Amino acid sequence: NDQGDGDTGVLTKTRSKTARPPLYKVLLLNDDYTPMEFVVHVLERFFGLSHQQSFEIMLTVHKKGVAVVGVFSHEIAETKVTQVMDYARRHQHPLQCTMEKE
Ligand code: NFA
Repeated sequence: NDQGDGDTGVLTKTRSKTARPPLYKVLLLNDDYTPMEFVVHVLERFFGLSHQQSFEIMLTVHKKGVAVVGVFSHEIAETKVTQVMDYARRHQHPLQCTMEKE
């Protein structure tokens, strides 16, 4: 696992296994003002979820305060968060969407 670097005596760590990139949970947060139907629409539109799945996740957020909408690579998660936040702002709803490392 430790590889010499020629004659310098410097040891370089190598890995025999391939590391998987970290995954990120995209979270949706409850608030008192965003209409339930808007949240359902957002989940269908940006996460490709069925109406039934979207309704269930919306209700979980409404009741528990937060739910995981999906798990993605860093770039895809960032894109989802930006899309949801921009869309909510455009429609003047305070809906919040965030991401966190799994
Ligand atoms: N709590 C909101 C309402 O009662 C609905 C909501 C659900 C908002 C999920 C944000 C996220 N209108």
